Amino acid sequence: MSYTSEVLAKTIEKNPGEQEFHQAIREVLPTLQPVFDANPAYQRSGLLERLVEPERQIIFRVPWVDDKGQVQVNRGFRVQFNSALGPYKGGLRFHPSVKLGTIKFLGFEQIFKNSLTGQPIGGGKGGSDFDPKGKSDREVMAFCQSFMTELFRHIGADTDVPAGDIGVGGREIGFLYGQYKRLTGLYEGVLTGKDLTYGGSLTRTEATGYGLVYLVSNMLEAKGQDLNGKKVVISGSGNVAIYAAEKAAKLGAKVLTMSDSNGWIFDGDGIDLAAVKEIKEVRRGRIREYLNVRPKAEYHEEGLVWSVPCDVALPCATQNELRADGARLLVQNKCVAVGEGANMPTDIEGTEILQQNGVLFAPGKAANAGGVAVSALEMSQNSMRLSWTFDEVDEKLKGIMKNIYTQSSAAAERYGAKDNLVLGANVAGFLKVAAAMTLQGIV
Ligand code: NDP
Ligand code: 2IT
Repeated sequence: MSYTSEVLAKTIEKNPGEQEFHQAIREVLPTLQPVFDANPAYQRSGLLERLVEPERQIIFRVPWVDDKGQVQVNRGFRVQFNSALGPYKGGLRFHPSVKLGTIKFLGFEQIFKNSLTGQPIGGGKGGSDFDPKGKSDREVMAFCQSFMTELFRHIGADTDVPAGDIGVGGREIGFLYGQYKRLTGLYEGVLTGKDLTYGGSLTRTEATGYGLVYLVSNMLEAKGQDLNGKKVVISGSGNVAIYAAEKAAKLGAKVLTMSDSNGWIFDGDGIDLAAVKEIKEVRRGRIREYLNVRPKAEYHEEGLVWSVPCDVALPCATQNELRADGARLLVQNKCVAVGEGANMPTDIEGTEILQQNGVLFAPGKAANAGGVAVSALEMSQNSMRLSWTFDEVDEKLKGIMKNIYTQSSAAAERYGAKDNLVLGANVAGFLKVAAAMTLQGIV
């Protein structure tokens, strides 16, 4: 049995019930075997055993009072996975589906993603099974304050810097920041994704979606293509989906679909993004309300956005939203490229079907790294107590995405898997972490 298979089997056995974490390590570990074959010392130093075991996992009670005066209790998590490259860095997810295995999968992915950005950030992730949907602003504030009342003792600008993810946007970051400042007296860059009035960075809101489109453009360019005139299918209608749609349209593509957890819209004239922003960012409404603005568009609660013929597909909602059935539809309809805006949106079978049929495939850890990359730039600006312009940050983001593409495709080629960016991103992300862990001794 190979070293990676052995560690994979042991890790799954040791962490029962954590399906999403199992899936993440099943996808990554086998692709690293060629690196261990070339560096036997890594096995002696138990590098992989250390990598799959978080440095620290914090689980805590989050009690808060709802608008009816009833006490509610949620579970809070922060998994500080790996600090070889810098302070733990990664978002917080508030969604009823959040379990330890969810946060571990996201934290594990984050180690490699953060390494790929070239920025000095380690990997971590946190969150709660709290559902912000349908809650009043006061309820969200009460929850965030209680969440931070435990979390604050574990984080700091130089130790662990959380940010947003599903269900955590500017509003939640503001409430969390206010409570951190009140508890510690520190005005420091302990969270990213802050509003511009108190230390946020220009371009952070747009960064994940824009970065995704930059990376997909790099991938298409290498094959002599671009996004101009392409039909693009997007899932989700949150932060990542909206700014992916905005940049794709700016580069001449036509975005045909968006979705939320209730259903999806199809607009053959191209999605009216101002309408989506008004529904989702301003009113926190449902995507079906799009038909009030564009009555000729379609709304579906059944079926998949992947059934709409397209050139490029960008899954930007959540994990495992693109499986074998969706992948087969994309292949049948001659889709050219898939870029993962979400974390692990394509399952292992779906990914294999796409790759085996020659669809260019950009995995999340490369494709959606723009968000955390600009988070790291926000940390730099906070430390220097200055702020860069939108264009300055956007230019840095473009450079980082280009570098991620170049590193990942070069690693794929070097390890005999040309064009396999799944392997390339895993290997390129891993090499730097492995080198840093080795130099820092057995810790
Ligand atoms: P948001 O909360 O802003 O939006 C999430 C979107 O996905 C919403 O449209 C939501 O619909 C939909 N969605 C969430 N859960 C489900 C589900 N279980 N089934 C179907 N639809 C669902 O989150 P983000 O846009 O920030 O995050 C989207 C993805 O991108 C996540 O995988 C996240 O980890 C990843 N990501 C985010 C980054 C960031 O900077 N924000 C950076 C890198 C990756 P509804 O409103 O109905 O819940
Ligand atoms: O998955 C991700 O990379 C994020 N949710 C962003 C993390 C961050 O720290 O900006």
